[in-house]
Amino acid sequence: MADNEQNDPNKIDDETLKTGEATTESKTMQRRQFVTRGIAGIGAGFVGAQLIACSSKEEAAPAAKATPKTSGTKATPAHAPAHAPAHGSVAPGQLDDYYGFWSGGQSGEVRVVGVPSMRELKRIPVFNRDSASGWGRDDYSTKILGGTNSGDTHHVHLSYDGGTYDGRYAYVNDKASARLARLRLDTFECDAIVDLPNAAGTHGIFPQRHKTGLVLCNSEFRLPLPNDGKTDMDDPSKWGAMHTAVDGETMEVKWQVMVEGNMDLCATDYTGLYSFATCYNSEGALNLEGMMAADRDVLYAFNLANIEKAVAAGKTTTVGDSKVPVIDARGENSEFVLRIPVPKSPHGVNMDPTGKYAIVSGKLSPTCSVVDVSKIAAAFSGEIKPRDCVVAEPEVGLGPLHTAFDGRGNAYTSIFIDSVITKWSINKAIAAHNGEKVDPIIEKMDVHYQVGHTNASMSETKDADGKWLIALCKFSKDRFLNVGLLHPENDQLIDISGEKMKLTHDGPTYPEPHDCVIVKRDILKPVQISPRTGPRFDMYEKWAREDGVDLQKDNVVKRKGKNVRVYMTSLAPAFGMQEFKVKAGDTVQVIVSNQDKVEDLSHGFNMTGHDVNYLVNAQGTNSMTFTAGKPGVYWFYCPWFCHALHLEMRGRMIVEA
Ligand code: K7E
Ligand code: CUA
Repeated sequence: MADNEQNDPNKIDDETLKTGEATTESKTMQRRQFVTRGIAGIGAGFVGAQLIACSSKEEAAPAAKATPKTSGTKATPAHAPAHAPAHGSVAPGQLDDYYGFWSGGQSGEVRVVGVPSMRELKRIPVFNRDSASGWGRDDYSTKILGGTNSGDTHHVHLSYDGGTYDGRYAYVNDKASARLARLRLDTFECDAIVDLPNAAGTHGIFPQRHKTGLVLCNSEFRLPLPNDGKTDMDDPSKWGAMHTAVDGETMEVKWQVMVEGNMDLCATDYTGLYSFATCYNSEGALNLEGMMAADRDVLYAFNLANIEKAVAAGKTTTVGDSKVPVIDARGENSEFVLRIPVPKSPHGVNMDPTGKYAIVSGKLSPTCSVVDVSKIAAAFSGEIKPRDCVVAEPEVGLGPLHTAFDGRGNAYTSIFIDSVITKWSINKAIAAHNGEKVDPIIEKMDVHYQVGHTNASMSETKDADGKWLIALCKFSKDRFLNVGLLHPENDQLIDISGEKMKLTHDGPTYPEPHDCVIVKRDILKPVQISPRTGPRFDMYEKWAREDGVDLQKDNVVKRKGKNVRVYMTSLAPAFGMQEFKVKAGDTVQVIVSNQDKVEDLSHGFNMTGHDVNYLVNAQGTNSMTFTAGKPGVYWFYCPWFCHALHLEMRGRMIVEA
């Protein structure tokens, strides 16, 4: 093979010709069930009425659909500001100031969006199968995905050091199959997926913030524990849910704490002492009426130090087949978990950047509960009541879901039913709670339409910088061209740097982002060439050692019985092998190593007629296992536009009888 550096002319071809064709073949789609039909008349009157208003009345009256919803309070008209960079003001060729990491919902992926341009830069397949990259289809990722074909990502959070992002990893949940995945942020690729035992509906997750430590994961669905078909099948009052701790470095499941209620969203404090989980079903009900029955549910506060002490001392049990240590903390408050009563079917819990307050958004209560973290120790020791940790409860609007922060003492809560973002002052809310005559509400801004999560630039760190806020709206209602049955959702970007919130961008988005984090760009240091480290490369290097092959140099066929490994290099515009022979029915692995060292000079491997397609990045190695089909000639080709002679980059598999 020629020296790699001789490929430099290819770079021109690469830039000229590359089509950027990578799109994700996303699969399962199901509309979010938040807008529950038939909810009217069941408890919580205003909620029932409002949900029906949005789900049926407006659909039945199309003329009214385009009318923006107004909240009735000081709503800010949406307009693009002259001074702040709006969409498009990040000029072609200019870079965004922030990376946004969006969960992809039912697509099972994570998306990377430039903020403030809102340009979608990448889709990172995680729990989904992706025919462009081969993720979920190649030999490494099929192993880590197991037999699961779908995922439902809600929450992406980055690893921390000292209260801010360290730029190393992102973690993301799979609600569908109770899994946690990690992405490495040097390569923007998934490098690990772990199954959480005894868990169902893994929803809220949050890493510890004082260092890269534990990642806490909430089970939203209660189960008989163990869920073995024998235990407590008919007695849901005994079911529970697991708060699971995964080691963010090793991705091992360290321990689980069992509680009686369900757990929805998750947060950690800034010191490593506590993790939190909202519970909307403290009733332990199995149906909607039951789950909405109580006027207060709880915020679980987990005492991580006490839990780790008990785990280290072996004061634990196990559940079912799992070897993971479990603490059963169902029932009463204990040294492990405290139940802080909050109204009513709460959803989000977010720590403010000072680390002083956890803000719990009330969902079926029009309030946010401000929990003073410094009081929790006294509540654990019994000096004060758990409820005394709540130091304010401002009314923010109907259907508060999530809260973000600007680092200047203000909170921004997404209000689903009112379709607004409410900006409020945490200190004023506390003052009002103490009887002072102050209005904590600063501004309500209409968003379009029915906002779920909101988040702000660096909001989940001590470095919240108050520049940009995103409203992830669940519906786009007439905002974009009609594309048939399933509409895009609407991500709205809001400039929060000034006195007033200013809408600067609407962006359609494929279902269904739930949450995102917005990260200063200089925190990340992505590589351009595959570093050839990590479990994927460990696997290939092991294979190559077994077969006495140099991955980077050799073009050779290794056969063991019916198992054939074809080691092949690629260097634009040719594979290292023009032709190889196998027998019909052989199990074939074509292991392609890309010798190119030019950034973004990706090749790939497509074996025609065999459902085989994968990506091989610069200096990367990839492969996929398939069964050689009927005798005949099969062309393989490079599917990524890599060179002026890219179409010629192909060869033949000869399948003999
Ligand atoms: Cu509110 Cu899954 Cu965070 Cu959806 S969750 S919005
Ligand atoms: Cu290599 Cu196209």
